[in-house]
Amino acid sequence: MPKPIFVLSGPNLNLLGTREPDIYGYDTLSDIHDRCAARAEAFGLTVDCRQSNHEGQLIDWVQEAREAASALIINPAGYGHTSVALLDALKTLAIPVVECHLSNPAAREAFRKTTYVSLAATGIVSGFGAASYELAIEAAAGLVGAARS
Ligand code: CA2
Repeated sequence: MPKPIFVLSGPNLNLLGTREPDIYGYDTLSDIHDRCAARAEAFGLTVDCRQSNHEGQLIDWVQEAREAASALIINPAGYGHTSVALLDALKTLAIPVVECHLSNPAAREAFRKTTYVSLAATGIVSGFGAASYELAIEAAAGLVGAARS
């Protein structure tokens, strides 16, 4: 059995579905995690989905992914725009890294145009709402060589 794809979500994403649905949609993070699991299953893969509001916790999980994951999907949320430490952790990974955003940060405020995490990403999916996560699963599956069943 291949190692799971880690799906990490950063600060405030636990509030999805409750506020700002015009930007982030109506799906809860739990809904999104279910959709990720279903999409991964179609490729014979599994996911390990986690969310934290804490930078250090996210970094600990990135370090865990070095040995425990086949690929890593990360929506770093606000930390993507601020955290050199998260970038440094991601740069230690030898597995594919897919950066994922619900919205398209490049089309929003100027301070969202710089995303440190992008410097360590194999690729980026943004702007498709909850479907960004599913597209990220498809991208990660392709990168690890999984075939759709
Ligand atoms: O579009 C994305 O996925 C973002 O990563 C979301 C971040 C934002 O800082 C990035 O620029 C783009 C913000 C996440 C906030 O999540 C909320 C969820 C529900 C209600 C309010 C905020």
